[in-house]
Amino acid sequence: MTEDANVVDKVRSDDGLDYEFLIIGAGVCGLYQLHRLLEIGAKATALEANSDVGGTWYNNRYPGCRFDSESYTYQYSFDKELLGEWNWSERFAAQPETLRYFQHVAEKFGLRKHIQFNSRVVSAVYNENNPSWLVTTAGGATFTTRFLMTAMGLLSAPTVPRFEGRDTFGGTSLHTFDWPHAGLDLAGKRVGVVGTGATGVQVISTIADKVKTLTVFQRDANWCAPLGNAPISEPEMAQLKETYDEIFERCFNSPNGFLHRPDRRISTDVSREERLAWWEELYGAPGFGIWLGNFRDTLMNEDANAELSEFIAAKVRARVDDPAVAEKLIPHDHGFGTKRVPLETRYYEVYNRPNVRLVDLMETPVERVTPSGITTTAEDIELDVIIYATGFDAVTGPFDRIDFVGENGLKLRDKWKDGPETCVGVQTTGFPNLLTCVGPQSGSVAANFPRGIEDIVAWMTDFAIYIRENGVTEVRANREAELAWVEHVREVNQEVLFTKTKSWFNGYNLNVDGGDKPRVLIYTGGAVRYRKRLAEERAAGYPSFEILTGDALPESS
Ligand code: NA7
Repeated sequence: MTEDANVVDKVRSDDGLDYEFLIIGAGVCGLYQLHRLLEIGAKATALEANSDVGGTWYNNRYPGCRFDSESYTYQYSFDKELLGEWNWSERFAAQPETLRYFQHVAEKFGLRKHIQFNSRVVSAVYNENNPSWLVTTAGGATFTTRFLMTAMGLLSAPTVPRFEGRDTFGGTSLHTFDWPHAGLDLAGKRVGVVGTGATGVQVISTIADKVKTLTVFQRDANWCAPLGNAPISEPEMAQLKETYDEIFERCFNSPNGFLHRPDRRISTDVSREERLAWWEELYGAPGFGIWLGNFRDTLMNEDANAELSEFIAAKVRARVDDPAVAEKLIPHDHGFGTKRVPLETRYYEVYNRPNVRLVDLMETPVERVTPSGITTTAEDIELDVIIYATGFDAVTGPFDRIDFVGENGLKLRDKWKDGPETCVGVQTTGFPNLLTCVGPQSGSVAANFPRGIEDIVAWMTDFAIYIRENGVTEVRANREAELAWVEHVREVNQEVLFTKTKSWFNGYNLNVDGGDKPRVLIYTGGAVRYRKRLAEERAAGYPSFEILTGDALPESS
Protein backbone atom coordinates (compact mmCIF):
# COMPACT_ATOMS: atom_id res chain seq x y z
CA MET A 1 0.00 0.00 0.00
CA THR A 2 1.33 3.45 -0.79
CA GLU A 3 1.78 6.08 1.81
CA ASP A 4 -1.51 7.66 2.89
CA ALA A 5 -3.38 5.62 0.27
CA ASN A 6 -6.38 5.30 2.52
CA VAL A 7 -6.50 8.88 3.67
CA VAL A 8 -10.00 9.60 4.88
CA ASP A 9 -11.76 12.81 3.98
CA LYS A 10 -10.56 15.59 6.15
CA VAL A 11 -13.33 17.40 7.96
CA ARG A 12 -12.92 21.11 7.51
CA SER A 13 -14.31 23.17 10.33
CA ASP A 14 -14.89 26.88 10.42
CA ASP A 15 -11.56 27.51 12.12
CA GLY A 16 -9.83 26.37 8.95
CA LEU A 17 -8.25 23.34 10.59
CA ASP A 18 -8.58 19.74 9.46
CA TYR A 19 -9.09 18.26 12.92
CA GLU A 20 -9.71 19.16 16.51
CA PHE A 21 -7.57 16.26 17.69
CA LEU A 22 -4.94 14.31 15.82
CA ILE A 23 -3.36 11.30 17.50
CA ILE A 24 0.02 9.95 16.45
CA GLY A 25 -0.15 6.16 16.67
CA ALA A 26 -2.90 3.54 16.55
CA GLY A 27 -1.53 1.09 19.08
CA VAL A 28 -2.92 0.21 22.50
CA CYS A 29 -3.27 3.83 23.55
CA GLY A 30 -4.00 5.56 20.24
CA LEU A 31 -6.85 3.17 19.40
CA TYR A 32 -8.67 3.74 22.66
CA GLN A 33 -8.05 7.49 22.67
CA LEU A 34 -9.44 7.70 19.16
CA HIS A 35 -12.53 5.73 20.17
CA ARG A 36 -13.23 8.03 23.11
CA LEU A 37 -12.74 11.22 21.09
CA LEU A 38 -15.09 9.99 18.38
CA GLU A 39 -17.59 9.01 21.05
CA ILE A 40 -17.76 12.60 22.35
CA GLY A 41 -18.30 13.82 18.80
CA ALA A 42 -14.86 15.34 18.25
CA LYS A 43 -13.30 15.62 14.80
CA ALA A 44 -10.43 13.25 15.37
CA THR A 45 -8.08 11.03 13.45
CA ALA A 46 -5.02 8.88 14.10
CA LEU A 47 -1.94 8.70 11.89
CA GLU A 48 -0.28 5.29 11.99
CA ALA A 49 3.12 4.48 10.50
CA ASN A 50 2.27 0.80 9.99
CA SER A 51 -0.30 -0.65 7.60
CA ASP A 52 -2.44 -1.94 10.46
CA VAL A 53 -3.35 -1.23 14.08
CA GLY A 54 -1.61 -2.69 17.15
CA GLY A 55 1.62 -0.70 17.54
CA THR A 56 3.99 -2.79 19.64
CA TRP A 57 1.95 -5.90 18.92
CA TYR A 58 2.11 -5.24 15.21
CA ASN A 59 5.87 -4.81 15.11
CA ASN A 60 7.14 -7.35 17.60
CA ARG A 61 6.72 -10.65 15.74
CA TYR A 62 9.90 -12.35 16.83
CA PRO A 63 9.69 -16.01 17.89
CA GLY A 64 8.42 -16.32 21.44
CA CYS A 65 6.93 -12.84 21.68
CA ARG A 66 4.15 -12.94 24.25
CA PHE A 67 2.64 -11.21 27.28
CA ASP A 68 4.29 -11.11 30.67
CA SER A 69 0.98 -9.72 31.97
CA GLU A 70 -1.93 -12.11 32.48
CA SER A 71 -3.79 -11.92 29.15
CA TYR A 72 -7.13 -10.98 30.71
CA THR A 73 -5.52 -8.03 32.52
CA TYR A 74 -3.98 -6.82 29.26
CA GLN A 75 -7.24 -5.96 27.54
CA TYR A 76 -9.51 -2.96 27.59
CA SER A 77 -12.04 -3.00 30.40
CA PHE A 78 -14.31 -0.24 29.10
CA ASP A 79 -16.83 -2.32 27.20
CA LYS A 80 -18.74 -5.23 28.72
CA GLU A 81 -19.73 -6.66 25.35
CA LEU A 82 -16.11 -6.69 24.20
CA LEU A 83 -15.08 -8.39 27.43
CA GLY A 84 -17.80 -10.96 27.04
CA GLU A 85 -17.07 -11.90 23.45
CA TRP A 86 -13.28 -12.18 23.55
CA ASN A 87 -11.67 -15.43 24.73
CA TRP A 88 -7.99 -15.75 25.57
CA SER A 89 -6.38 -19.08 24.77
CA GLU A 90 -3.45 -18.84 27.19
CA ARG A 91 -2.68 -17.22 30.54
CA PHE A 92 0.02 -15.24 28.76
CA ALA A 93 -1.04 -14.95 25.14
CA ALA A 94 1.40 -14.96 22.24
CA GLN A 95 1.74 -11.96 19.92
CA PRO A 96 -0.47 -13.19 17.02
CA GLU A 97 -3.43 -13.53 19.37
CA THR A 98 -2.83 -10.10 20.88
CA LEU A 99 -2.61 -8.49 17.47
CA ARG A 100 -5.90 -10.19 16.53
CA TYR A 101 -7.45 -8.70 19.66
CA PHE A 102 -6.51 -5.14 18.70
CA GLN A 103 -7.67 -5.74 15.12
CA HIS A 104 -10.97 -6.96 16.53
CA VAL A 105 -11.30 -3.81 18.65
CA ALA A 106 -10.65 -1.61 15.62
CA GLU A 107 -13.37 -3.47 13.67
CA LYS A 108 -15.88 -3.58 16.47
CA PHE A 109 -15.77 0.14 17.15
CA GLY A 110 -15.47 1.18 13.49
CA LEU A 111 -12.11 2.83 14.06
CA ARG A 112 -10.32 1.90 10.85
CA LYS A 113 -12.01 4.53 8.73
CA HIS A 114 -10.70 7.18 11.12
CA ILE A 115 -7.10 5.95 10.94
CA GLN A 116 -4.69 6.89 8.20
CA PHE A 117 -2.31 3.98 7.78
CA ASN A 118 1.18 4.00 6.24
CA SER A 119 1.48 7.54 7.56
CA ARG A 120 4.69 7.96 9.50
CA VAL A 121 4.78 11.42 11.04
CA VAL A 122 8.12 13.11 10.43
CA SER A 123 7.41 16.64 11.59
CA ALA A 124 4.96 18.62 13.65
CA VAL A 125 5.22 22.41 13.70
CA TYR A 126 3.28 24.70 16.00
CA ASN A 127 1.45 27.64 14.44
CA GLU A 128 1.51 30.53 16.91
CA ASN A 129 -0.83 32.66 14.80
CA ASN A 130 -3.67 30.18 14.95
CA PRO A 131 -2.82 27.86 17.86
CA SER A 132 -2.59 24.55 16.05
CA TRP A 133 -0.15 22.01 14.68
CA LEU A 134 0.89 21.32 11.12
CA VAL A 135 1.72 17.63 10.89
CA THR A 136 3.64 16.18 7.94
CA THR A 137 4.10 12.51 7.07
CA ALA A 138 7.03 10.83 5.35
CA GLY A 139 4.94 10.73 2.16
CA GLY A 140 4.50 14.50 2.26
CA ALA A 141 0.82 14.55 3.32
CA THR A 142 -0.02 17.43 5.67
CA PHE A 143 -2.70 17.84 8.29
CA THR A 144 -3.66 20.70 10.57
CA THR A 145 -5.10 20.07 14.00
CA ARG A 146 -5.95 22.21 17.02
CA PHE A 147 -4.60 19.62 19.45
CA LEU A 148 -1.94 17.03 18.82
CA MET A 149 -1.81 13.88 20.96
CA THR A 150 1.09 11.46 21.14
CA ALA A 151 0.57 7.70 21.44
CA MET A 152 3.75 6.45 19.74
CA GLY A 153 4.57 3.84 22.36
CA LEU A 154 7.38 3.68 24.90
CA LEU A 155 9.47 1.11 23.10
CA SER A 156 9.07 1.79 19.40
CA ALA A 157 12.48 3.18 18.48
CA PRO A 158 14.75 0.10 18.28
CA THR A 159 18.50 0.46 18.72
CA VAL A 160 21.36 -1.69 17.50
CA PRO A 161 24.90 -1.88 18.86
CA ARG A 162 27.58 0.33 17.37
CA PHE A 163 29.76 -2.69 16.60
CA GLU A 164 32.50 -1.98 14.11
CA GLY A 165 31.77 -3.69 10.79
CA ARG A 166 28.10 -4.30 11.67
CA ASP A 167 27.02 -3.65 8.08
CA THR A 168 29.63 -5.98 6.61
CA PHE A 169 27.91 -9.13 7.87
CA GLY A 170 27.22 -11.48 4.97
CA GLY A 171 24.34 -13.39 6.54
CA THR A 172 20.99 -12.11 7.80
CA SER A 173 21.06 -9.65 10.67
CA LEU A 174 18.04 -7.97 12.16
CA HIS A 175 16.59 -6.32 15.25
CA THR A 176 13.78 -8.26 16.93
CA PHE A 177 11.45 -5.30 16.28
CA ASP A 178 11.95 -5.68 12.52
CA TRP A 179 11.15 -9.39 12.27
CA PRO A 180 9.90 -10.14 8.73
CA HIS A 181 6.16 -10.66 8.32
CA ALA A 182 6.89 -13.72 6.21
CA GLY A 183 8.91 -15.19 9.09
CA LEU A 184 12.53 -16.28 9.05
CA ASP A 185 13.55 -19.89 8.75
CA LEU A 186 16.22 -20.55 11.36
CA ALA A 187 16.29 -24.35 11.01
CA GLY A 188 19.81 -25.65 10.55
CA LYS A 189 21.30 -22.17 10.96
CA ARG A 190 24.11 -20.95 13.18
CA VAL A 191 22.38 -18.18 15.06
CA GLY A 192 23.74 -15.50 17.38
CA VAL A 193 21.48 -13.52 19.73
CA VAL A 194 22.87 -10.30 21.18
CA GLY A 195 21.02 -9.14 24.29
CA THR A 196 19.37 -10.93 27.20
CA GLY A 197 16.57 -8.58 28.26
CA ALA A 198 12.89 -9.56 28.24
CA THR A 199 12.99 -9.89 24.45
CA GLY A 200 16.26 -11.84 24.21
CA VAL A 201 15.09 -14.28 26.87
CA GLN A 202 11.88 -15.03 24.92
CA VAL A 203 13.73 -15.45 21.62
CA ILE A 204 16.49 -17.62 23.06
CA SER A 205 14.13 -20.03 24.83
CA THR A 206 11.96 -20.37 21.73
CA ILE A 207 14.60 -20.95 19.05
CA ALA A 208 17.21 -22.98 20.95
CA ASP A 209 15.81 -26.34 19.87
CA LYS A 210 15.17 -25.25 16.29
CA VAL A 211 18.57 -23.96 15.23
CA LYS A 212 21.83 -25.75 14.49
CA THR A 213 23.81 -23.71 17.00
CA LEU A 214 22.84 -20.82 19.21
CA THR A 215 25.41 -18.42 20.59
CA VAL A 216 24.09 -16.00 23.19
CA PHE A 217 26.07 -12.78 23.57
CA GLN A 218 25.33 -11.50 27.05
CA ARG A 219 26.56 -8.18 28.41
CA ASP A 220 24.94 -7.78 31.86
CA ALA A 221 23.10 -10.81 33.17
CA ASN A 222 19.44 -10.34 34.08
CA TRP A 223 17.38 -11.85 36.87
CA CYS A 224 14.59 -13.89 35.31
CA ALA A 225 11.66 -15.76 36.86
CA PRO A 226 9.28 -18.43 35.55
CA LEU A 227 6.30 -17.24 33.50
CA GLY A 228 4.03 -20.15 34.41
CA ASN A 229 2.11 -20.14 31.15
CA ALA A 230 -0.73 -22.58 30.52
CA PRO A 231 -3.73 -22.87 28.21
CA ILE A 232 -7.01 -21.41 29.41
CA SER A 233 -9.78 -23.96 28.98
CA GLU A 234 -13.34 -22.97 28.05
CA PRO A 235 -14.68 -23.47 31.59
CA GLU A 236 -11.73 -21.49 33.00
CA MET A 237 -12.41 -18.68 30.55
CA ALA A 238 -16.08 -18.63 31.54
CA GLN A 239 -15.07 -18.52 35.18
CA LEU A 240 -12.61 -15.67 34.54
CA LYS A 241 -15.32 -13.65 32.82
CA GLU A 242 -17.50 -14.07 35.89
CA THR A 243 -14.79 -12.42 37.96
CA TYR A 244 -13.72 -9.64 35.58
CA ASP A 245 -15.13 -6.95 37.86
CA GLU A 246 -12.99 -8.17 40.76
CA ILE A 247 -9.94 -8.64 38.51
CA PHE A 248 -10.11 -5.09 37.17
CA GLU A 249 -10.84 -3.72 40.63
CA ARG A 250 -7.73 -5.48 41.93
CA CYS A 251 -5.59 -4.11 39.10
CA PHE A 252 -7.09 -0.64 39.61
CA ASN A 253 -5.96 -0.61 43.22
CA SER A 254 -2.53 -2.10 42.64
CA PRO A 255 0.36 0.34 42.21
CA ASN A 256 1.40 -1.07 38.86
CA GLY A 257 -1.94 -2.10 37.43
CA PHE A 258 -1.11 -5.79 37.73
CA LEU A 259 -2.92 -8.52 39.62
CA HIS A 260 0.16 -8.71 41.81
CA ARG A 261 0.24 -6.21 44.65
CA PRO A 262 3.09 -5.77 47.13
CA ASP A 263 2.71 -7.81 50.29
CA ARG A 264 2.01 -5.41 53.14
CA ARG A 265 4.53 -7.25 55.34
CA ILE A 266 8.25 -6.59 55.34
CA SER A 267 10.62 -9.55 55.07
CA THR A 268 11.55 -9.56 58.74
CA ASP A 269 7.92 -9.73 59.88
CA VAL A 270 8.21 -13.50 59.40
CA SER A 271 10.84 -16.14 60.17
CA ARG A 272 13.43 -17.11 57.55
CA GLU A 273 11.63 -20.45 57.06
CA GLU A 274 8.36 -18.66 56.34
CA ARG A 275 10.12 -16.24 54.04
CA LEU A 276 11.65 -19.04 52.00
CA ALA A 277 8.37 -20.91 51.87
CA TRP A 278 6.61 -17.78 50.58
CA TRP A 279 9.32 -17.24 47.96
CA GLU A 280 9.00 -20.88 46.83
CA GLU A 281 5.30 -20.33 46.38
CA LEU A 282 5.77 -17.10 44.45
CA TYR A 283 8.52 -18.57 42.25
CA GLY A 284 6.23 -21.44 41.31
CA ALA A 285 3.21 -19.23 40.67
CA PRO A 286 2.44 -17.60 37.30
CA GLY A 287 3.42 -14.05 36.44
CA PHE A 288 5.13 -11.21 38.23
CA GLY A 289 4.23 -12.27 41.80
CA ILE A 290 7.83 -12.98 42.83
CA TRP A 291 8.72 -9.46 41.67
CA LEU A 292 5.69 -7.28 42.36
CA GLY A 293 3.79 -9.34 44.93
CA ASN A 294 6.69 -9.79 47.33
CA PHE A 295 7.40 -8.30 50.78
CA ARG A 296 7.23 -4.58 50.28
CA ASP A 297 10.83 -3.96 51.39
CA THR A 298 12.38 -6.26 48.79
CA LEU A 299 12.51 -3.50 46.18
CA MET A 300 13.43 -0.73 48.62
CA ASN A 301 15.81 -2.16 51.20
CA GLU A 302 19.18 -3.48 50.06
CA ASP A 303 19.47 -6.17 52.73
CA ALA A 304 16.00 -7.54 52.06
CA ASN A 305 16.75 -7.47 48.36
CA ALA A 306 20.09 -9.26 48.81
CA GLU A 307 18.44 -12.18 50.59
CA LEU A 308 15.81 -12.53 47.87
CA SER A 309 18.52 -12.29 45.20
CA GLU A 310 20.40 -15.14 46.87
CA PHE A 311 17.21 -17.24 46.79
CA ILE A 312 16.85 -16.65 43.04
CA ALA A 313 20.57 -17.27 42.43
CA ALA A 314 20.18 -20.69 44.04
CA LYS A 315 17.38 -21.43 41.57
CA VAL A 316 19.65 -20.56 38.65
CA ARG A 317 22.42 -22.78 40.03
CA ALA A 318 19.95 -25.63 40.41
CA ARG A 319 18.68 -25.29 36.85
CA VAL A 320 21.98 -24.90 34.98
CA ASP A 321 24.23 -27.96 34.80
CA ASP A 322 27.57 -26.20 34.32
CA PRO A 323 28.38 -24.20 37.49
CA ALA A 324 30.61 -21.79 35.56
CA VAL A 325 27.76 -20.98 33.14
CA ALA A 326 25.32 -20.61 36.03
CA GLU A 327 27.60 -18.04 37.68
CA LYS A 328 27.71 -16.04 34.47
CA LEU A 329 23.90 -16.06 34.29
CA ILE A 330 23.59 -14.66 37.82
CA PRO A 331 23.72 -10.86 37.90
CA HIS A 332 26.35 -9.40 40.17
CA ASP A 333 25.79 -5.73 39.39
CA HIS A 334 22.18 -5.41 40.59
CA GLY A 335 19.68 -7.11 42.86
CA PHE A 336 16.63 -9.10 41.86
CA GLY A 337 13.80 -6.95 40.57
CA THR A 338 15.77 -3.71 40.44
CA LYS A 339 15.51 -3.91 36.66
CA ARG A 340 12.53 -5.18 34.68
CA VAL A 341 12.37 -8.94 35.37
CA PRO A 342 12.09 -11.01 32.18
CA LEU A 343 9.65 -13.88 32.63
CA GLU A 344 10.82 -17.14 31.10
CA THR A 345 9.82 -20.63 30.09
CA ARG A 346 12.71 -23.04 30.59
CA TYR A 347 15.21 -20.30 29.77
CA TYR A 348 17.97 -21.47 32.08
CA GLU A 349 17.65 -25.08 30.87
CA VAL A 350 18.51 -23.85 27.36
CA TYR A 351 22.13 -23.57 28.52
CA ASN A 352 22.19 -27.32 29.23
CA ARG A 353 21.73 -28.05 25.52
CA PRO A 354 24.82 -29.10 23.56
CA ASN A 355 24.04 -26.69 20.71
CA VAL A 356 23.87 -23.58 22.95
CA ARG A 357 26.77 -21.46 24.15
CA LEU A 358 26.92 -18.41 26.36
CA VAL A 359 29.50 -15.77 25.48
CA ASP A 360 30.06 -13.35 28.34
CA LEU A 361 30.76 -9.97 26.75
CA MET A 362 31.94 -8.59 30.08
CA GLU A 363 34.90 -10.99 29.85
CA THR A 364 35.35 -11.05 26.08
CA PRO A 365 33.71 -8.02 24.44
CA VAL A 366 32.80 -7.85 20.78
CA GLU A 367 35.65 -6.45 18.72
CA ARG A 368 33.83 -6.35 15.42
CA VAL A 369 31.27 -7.93 13.16
CA THR A 370 32.82 -9.58 10.13
CA PRO A 371 31.26 -10.90 6.90
CA SER A 372 31.14 -14.36 8.50
CA GLY A 373 30.19 -13.65 12.11
CA ILE A 374 31.25 -11.91 15.30
CA THR A 375 34.80 -11.52 16.55
CA THR A 376 35.25 -11.13 20.29
CA THR A 377 38.54 -10.40 22.05
CA ALA A 378 38.91 -14.18 22.38
CA GLU A 379 37.71 -15.75 19.12
CA ASP A 380 35.93 -15.59 15.76
CA ILE A 381 32.41 -17.00 15.92
CA GLU A 382 30.92 -18.04 12.59
CA LEU A 383 27.24 -17.23 12.18
CA ASP A 384 24.49 -17.34 9.54
CA VAL A 385 22.08 -15.09 11.40
CA ILE A 386 22.58 -12.33 13.99
CA ILE A 387 19.53 -11.34 16.02
CA TYR A 388 19.84 -8.05 17.86
CA ALA A 389 17.60 -8.16 20.93
CA THR A 390 19.28 -4.97 22.05
CA GLY A 391 16.33 -2.89 23.16
CA PHE A 392 15.07 0.56 22.44
CA ASP A 393 15.75 4.25 22.69
CA ALA A 394 13.05 4.15 25.32
CA VAL A 395 10.26 6.63 25.96
CA THR A 396 11.79 9.76 24.40
CA GLY A 397 13.25 7.97 21.33
CA PRO A 398 9.91 8.04 19.45
CA PHE A 399 9.67 11.80 20.15
CA ASP A 400 13.23 12.44 18.98
CA ARG A 401 12.48 10.80 15.64
CA ILE A 402 9.82 13.40 14.86
CA ASP A 403 10.79 17.01 14.27
CA PHE A 404 8.55 18.68 16.87
CA VAL A 405 8.93 22.46 16.60
CA GLY A 406 7.14 24.49 19.25
CA GLU A 407 7.00 28.19 20.09
CA ASN A 408 9.76 30.43 18.80
CA GLY A 409 11.23 27.59 16.78
CA LEU A 410 12.06 25.55 19.88
CA LYS A 411 12.76 21.92 19.02
CA LEU A 412 11.55 19.27 21.45
CA ARG A 413 14.69 17.26 20.74
CA ASP A 414 16.78 20.19 22.00
CA LYS A 415 14.60 20.91 25.01
CA TRP A 416 14.85 17.28 26.13
CA LYS A 417 18.52 16.82 25.18
CA ASP A 418 19.61 16.26 28.78
CA GLY A 419 16.39 14.56 29.81
CA PRO A 420 12.70 15.27 29.48
CA GLU A 421 10.75 17.77 31.55
CA THR A 422 6.98 17.49 31.66
CA CYS A 423 4.04 18.99 33.43
CA VAL A 424 2.40 16.04 35.21
CA GLY A 425 3.51 13.79 32.35
CA VAL A 426 0.95 15.21 29.92
CA GLN A 427 2.52 18.32 28.42
CA THR A 428 5.79 20.20 28.18
CA THR A 429 6.27 23.95 28.20
CA GLY A 430 7.02 25.60 24.89
CA PHE A 431 4.75 23.16 23.06
CA PRO A 432 1.19 24.40 23.50
CA ASN A 433 -1.65 22.08 22.47
CA LEU A 434 0.69 19.09 22.37
CA LEU A 435 -0.67 16.49 24.78
CA THR A 436 1.38 13.41 25.60
CA CYS A 437 -0.90 10.42 26.22
CA VAL A 438 2.15 8.15 26.19
CA GLY A 439 5.20 10.08 27.22
CA PRO A 440 7.92 10.54 29.80
CA GLN A 441 7.21 11.00 33.52
CA SER A 442 3.64 9.80 33.21
CA GLY A 443 2.52 7.37 35.91
CA SER A 444 0.18 5.65 33.51
CA VAL A 445 2.85 4.24 31.29
CA ALA A 446 4.92 2.64 34.07
CA ALA A 447 2.05 0.25 34.72
CA ASN A 448 0.49 -2.81 33.12
CA PHE A 449 0.04 -0.81 29.95
CA PRO A 450 -3.70 -1.02 29.13
CA ARG A 451 -4.58 -0.41 32.76
CA GLY A 452 -2.54 2.79 32.89
CA ILE A 453 -3.72 3.78 29.43
CA GLU A 454 -7.36 3.64 30.46
CA ASP A 455 -6.53 6.16 33.21
CA ILE A 456 -4.74 8.61 30.97
CA VAL A 457 -7.31 8.31 28.16
CA ALA A 458 -10.14 8.94 30.63
CA TRP A 459 -8.36 12.08 31.83
CA MET A 460 -7.53 13.27 28.33
CA THR A 461 -11.12 12.69 27.23
CA ASP A 462 -12.47 14.72 30.15
CA PHE A 463 -9.99 17.43 29.22
CA ALA A 464 -11.18 17.25 25.61
CA ILE A 465 -14.78 17.67 26.77
CA TYR A 466 -13.74 20.69 28.84
CA ILE A 467 -11.85 22.11 25.86
CA ARG A 468 -14.83 21.70 23.55
CA GLU A 469 -17.45 22.98 26.01
CA ASN A 470 -15.42 26.07 26.81
CA GLY A 471 -14.19 26.90 23.33
CA VAL A 472 -10.58 26.43 24.43
CA THR A 473 -8.12 27.06 21.65
CA GLU A 474 -4.84 27.00 23.52
CA VAL A 475 -3.45 24.97 26.42
CA ARG A 476 -0.02 25.72 27.80
CA ALA A 477 1.73 24.01 30.68
CA ASN A 478 2.97 26.29 33.49
CA ARG A 479 6.72 26.24 33.94
CA GLU A 480 6.44 26.26 37.76
CA ALA A 481 4.13 23.25 37.64
CA GLU A 482 6.53 21.53 35.26
CA LEU A 483 9.53 22.10 37.52
CA ALA A 484 7.52 20.93 40.53
CA TRP A 485 6.48 17.73 38.74
CA VAL A 486 10.01 16.91 37.60
CA GLU A 487 11.23 17.42 41.17
CA HIS A 488 8.43 15.24 42.54
CA VAL A 489 9.20 12.44 40.07
CA ARG A 490 12.88 12.63 40.99
CA GLU A 491 12.11 12.45 44.71
CA VAL A 492 9.66 9.57 44.44
CA ASN A 493 12.02 7.62 42.21
CA GLN A 494 14.77 7.89 44.84
CA GLU A 495 12.69 5.71 47.17
CA VAL A 496 13.11 2.59 45.05
CA LEU A 497 16.20 0.54 44.19
CA PHE A 498 15.07 0.56 40.56
CA THR A 499 16.56 3.99 40.00
CA LYS A 500 20.00 2.84 41.14
CA THR A 501 20.43 0.45 38.22
CA LYS A 502 21.34 1.07 34.62
CA SER A 503 18.41 0.15 32.41
CA TRP A 504 16.05 1.72 29.91
CA PHE A 505 13.75 2.77 32.75
CA ASN A 506 16.41 5.27 33.78
CA GLY A 507 17.32 6.34 30.29
CA TYR A 508 20.49 4.27 29.88
CA ASN A 509 21.18 2.88 26.44
CA LEU A 510 24.77 2.93 25.28
CA ASN A 511 23.59 2.46 21.71
CA VAL A 512 22.30 6.04 21.57
CA ASP A 513 24.03 9.38 22.01
CA GLY A 514 23.76 10.58 25.60
CA GLY A 515 22.60 7.14 26.74
CA ASP A 516 25.43 6.86 29.27
CA LYS A 517 23.73 9.23 31.72
CA PRO A 518 20.57 8.72 33.76
CA ARG A 519 17.40 10.52 32.67
CA VAL A 520 14.10 10.78 34.50
CA LEU A 521 11.89 8.90 32.06
CA ILE A 522 9.50 7.02 34.30
CA TYR A 523 7.39 7.93 37.33
CA THR A 524 7.62 5.10 39.85
CA GLY A 525 5.01 6.57 42.21
CA GLY A 526 2.50 4.12 40.82
CA ALA A 527 -0.72 4.31 38.85
CA VAL A 528 -2.92 4.89 41.92
CA ARG A 529 -0.97 7.94 43.08
CA TYR A 530 -0.74 9.28 39.55
CA ARG A 531 -4.46 8.82 38.95
CA LYS A 532 -5.12 10.82 42.13
CA ARG A 533 -2.82 13.61 40.93
CA LEU A 534 -4.63 13.77 37.59
CA ALA A 535 -8.03 13.79 39.34
CA GLU A 536 -6.95 16.72 41.52
CA GLU A 537 -5.87 18.60 38.43
CA ARG A 538 -9.26 18.10 36.81
CA ALA A 539 -11.22 18.91 39.98
CA ALA A 540 -9.33 22.17 40.47
CA GLY A 541 -9.94 23.31 36.88
CA TYR A 542 -6.49 22.41 35.49
CA PRO A 543 -4.37 24.86 37.53
CA SER A 544 -1.09 23.55 36.08
CA PHE A 545 -2.10 24.84 32.66
CA GLU A 546 -2.83 28.19 31.15
CA ILE A 547 -6.05 27.81 29.23
CA LEU A 548 -7.06 30.32 26.59
CA THR A 549 -10.30 30.58 24.67
CA GLY A 550 -10.72 31.80 21.12
CA ASP A 551 -11.79 35.26 22.31
CA ALA A 552 -8.39 35.87 23.83
CA LEU A 553 -6.61 35.03 20.61
CA PRO A 554 -5.37 37.23 17.84
CA GLU A 555 -7.12 36.92 14.49
CA SER A 556 -6.67 33.48 12.97
CA SER A 557 -4.20 33.44 10.17
P1 NA7 B 1 16.19 -4.33 27.12
O1 NA7 B 1 15.48 -4.75 28.33
O2 NA7 B 1 16.67 -2.92 27.03
O3 NA7 B 1 17.39 -5.34 26.91
C1 NA7 B 1 18.36 -5.13 25.92
C2 NA7 B 1 19.41 -6.19 26.04
O4 NA7 B 1 20.39 -5.98 25.03
C3 NA7 B 1 20.17 -6.15 27.36
O5 NA7 B 1 20.54 -7.46 27.70
C4 NA7 B 1 21.39 -5.32 27.00
O6 NA7 B 1 22.50 -5.53 27.85
C5 NA7 B 1 21.67 -5.83 25.62
N1 NA7 B 1 22.44 -4.88 24.82
C6 NA7 B 1 22.08 -3.63 24.45
N2 NA7 B 1 23.05 -3.06 23.72
C7 NA7 B 1 24.04 -3.96 23.65
C8 NA7 B 1 25.31 -3.95 23.06
N3 NA7 B 1 25.74 -2.88 22.40
N4 NA7 B 1 26.09 -5.03 23.18
C9 NA7 B 1 25.65 -6.11 23.86
N5 NA7 B 1 24.46 -6.19 24.45
C10 NA7 B 1 23.66 -5.12 24.35
O7 NA7 B 1 15.29 -4.55 25.81
P2 NA7 B 1 14.23 -5.71 25.54
O8 NA7 B 1 13.80 -5.56 24.13
O9 NA7 B 1 14.75 -7.02 25.98
O10 NA7 B 1 13.04 -5.36 26.49
C11 NA7 B 1 12.44 -4.08 26.44
C12 NA7 B 1 11.11 -4.11 27.12
O11 NA7 B 1 10.17 -4.74 26.24
C13 NA7 B 1 11.02 -4.87 28.36
O12 NA7 B 1 11.38 -4.14 29.48
C14 NA7 B 1 9.56 -5.25 28.40
O13 NA7 B 1 8.81 -4.22 29.01
C15 NA7 B 1 9.18 -5.39 26.98
P3 NA7 B 1 22.76 -4.60 29.16
O14 NA7 B 1 21.77 -5.11 30.18
O15 NA7 B 1 22.44 -3.19 28.73
O16 NA7 B 1 24.15 -4.81 29.50
